Amino acid sequence: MNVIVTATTPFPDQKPGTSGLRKKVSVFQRPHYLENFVQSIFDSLEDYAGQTLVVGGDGRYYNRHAIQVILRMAAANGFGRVLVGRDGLLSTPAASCVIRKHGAFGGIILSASHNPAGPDGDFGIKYNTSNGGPAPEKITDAIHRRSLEIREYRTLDSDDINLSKTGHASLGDMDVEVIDPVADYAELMETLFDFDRIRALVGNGRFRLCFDAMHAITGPYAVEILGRRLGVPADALINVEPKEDFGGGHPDPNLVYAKQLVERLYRDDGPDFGAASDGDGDRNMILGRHCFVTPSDSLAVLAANARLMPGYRDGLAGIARSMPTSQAADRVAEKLGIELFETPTGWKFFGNLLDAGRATLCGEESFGTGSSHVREKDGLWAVLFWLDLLAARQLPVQEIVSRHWAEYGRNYYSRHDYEGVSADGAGELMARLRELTGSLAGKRYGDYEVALSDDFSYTDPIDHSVSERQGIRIVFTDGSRIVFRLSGTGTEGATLRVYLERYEPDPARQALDAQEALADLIGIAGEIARIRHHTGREAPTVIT
Ligand code: VG1
Ligand code: CO
Repeated sequence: MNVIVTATTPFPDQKPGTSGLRKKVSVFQRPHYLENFVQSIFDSLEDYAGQTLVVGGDGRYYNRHAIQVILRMAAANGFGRVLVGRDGLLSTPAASCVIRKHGAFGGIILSASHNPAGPDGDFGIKYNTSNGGPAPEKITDAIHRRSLEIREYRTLDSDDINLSKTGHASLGDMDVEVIDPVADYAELMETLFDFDRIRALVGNGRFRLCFDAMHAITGPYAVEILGRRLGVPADALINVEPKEDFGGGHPDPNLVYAKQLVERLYRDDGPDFGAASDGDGDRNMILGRHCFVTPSDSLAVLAANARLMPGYRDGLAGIARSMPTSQAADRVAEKLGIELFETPTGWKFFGNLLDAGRATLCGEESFGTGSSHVREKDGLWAVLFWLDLLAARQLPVQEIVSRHWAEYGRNYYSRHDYEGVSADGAGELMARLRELTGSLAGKRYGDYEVALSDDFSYTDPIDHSVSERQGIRIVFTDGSRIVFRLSGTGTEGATLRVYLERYEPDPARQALDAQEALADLIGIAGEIARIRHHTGREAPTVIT
C-alpha cells in the first residue's frame, strides 16, 4: 500500500455546528481543507483498524470528489472495509440504517442538507457513530480540537474507484463495497408499515398524492419505494432526478421553498396528500388538500396513532422533542402515560434516549420526525407513516388533524427566520436577551404574563452531559412561549430564529390562521428582543 503522509497546517474554522461542518464549496475546495477535517475525524477515533466505515452523501456538487478523497484516506488510516452507496449516494437516514444493519464502526455523511448546492453553494460533512446517529458533542468537540493542532494527513497514491456499479474493489489493503443505496432502507420500511394497506389506498382509483423530491437525494428512494413497491403512478412523483445543484432550487421542504407542491395541494382539484423531503432526505413536509400539517402537530398526530402501525403496535416507550418544537406532543405523552423529553436543537441529542429505549418517536419543528428505527430523522419514513395512517383511518388529512386538535387542543405554532443578518447584530440581540432573562418573570405584555425565562440548558438523562446556552425561552403563565436562538447550520452571516407558540383548547377557536392567532406574541417578541433594531430588518425572510 502506497501511503502518502502530507504535511499541513490547521484551519481555524472547522468547528462542527448543529449538524456537522458546513461551509461554502469554495471553502472546502481550498487545498487540504477537506483532508484536514477528515484526518481530524479519524484522529479523534480509537480502535477502528480493520473496521467498517460507511460513506455516502446527498449527491450535491463536490460529493463525487470528496468521496474519492475519503476512500483513499480511510484506506491509508487503516479501515478494513468501506460500504459506499452507488455513485456515492446515500440519504442521511439510509446511511444511518446501513451503519446499524452492517455493524459498522461509523460513517461519514456528505451533505449540507437543504442549503443550496452547486459550485457557489454549500457543502458539508459529518461523522456518525456505530449506533447510526450523529456524533455527540463530546466527539465533535474532540474533532474540532484536533483540527486546530493537525500537522499531517494520510492518504494513498491511487486512482479513483468506479462507483457506478455495485460490487467490490480494493483500495490498498481495504475492501470497498459499492452498495445499492436504497435496498437496505426499503427493506427496513417494509417491516414498519403495512405495505399492503398502503398499496390498496394508492390503488383505489380515488386517492391521489404527490411527492416532491426537489431534485435531491430522495428521488431514487421514492421511485423504488413509493413507485415500484407501492404502486404510486410515476406522474405523482415529481423532481425525482437528483441533480448536483438540486436543479438550482432550495430543497428545504416548507411553504416557501416547496412552492410547486404547495400550489398543487391548494388547488380545488388538487391531490389528497402531498409531501416533500429535503436535500439529504431527513426532513419531511406533510400536506393535505388545502392544508399544511406543522411538523410539531405531525409528531403529535403520529404519536397518538402509532399503535395502528405494525412497527409500533406495542406502543411507544416515550416521545422526545427539541425545546423549540411545540408542546403538542407533550399532551399526547401525558394521555398515553409515557415520558416526554425536551432536548436542545439537533438530532444528536436524541441518540442516547433512543439507545436507552427511553424514547421511540422524536421530532423537531424544523420538519424533522423520526423514530428508533434509525438514529437520524427520516423524511420518507414520515411520508410512509402518514400514508399508512390515511389508509388505516380512511379520513382526509385535514380531518385527522382537526379531530386531533378537538381532543388535545391546538398549539398554534410558527417560526420566523431572519436569514443572513449581521453576525454582530444577532450576537448583541442574544447577549441582551440573556441579560434580560433574569428580570422578565412577572412582567406583563398585553394579556400575557411571563412565568419563566432562561437560556435553555440540558442535562442528558443517560450520560448526564450538560449542554448550555441552547436558546432563550420566554414562557408565559398560559403556557404560550417565545424562543430565540441562532442557527448553527448557516454559512453566511447569522440567522435568527424566533419560535412562537400559543395553546388553544377550545375547538370553536382552532381554525384561525396561525399568524393571526400568534399576532400578539409576534409583537411581543419584536418588542422584547428589539429585533428591528438589532437586525435592521422590517420582517422575517422565511415564515413557516
Ligand atoms: C436546523 C434546524 C434543526 C435541525 C438542523 C439540521 O438547525 O433548526 O432543528 O436539526 O437544522 O437539519 P439550525 O441550527 O440551523 O437551527 V438538516 O435537515 O440539516 O440535517
Ligand atoms: Co436534512
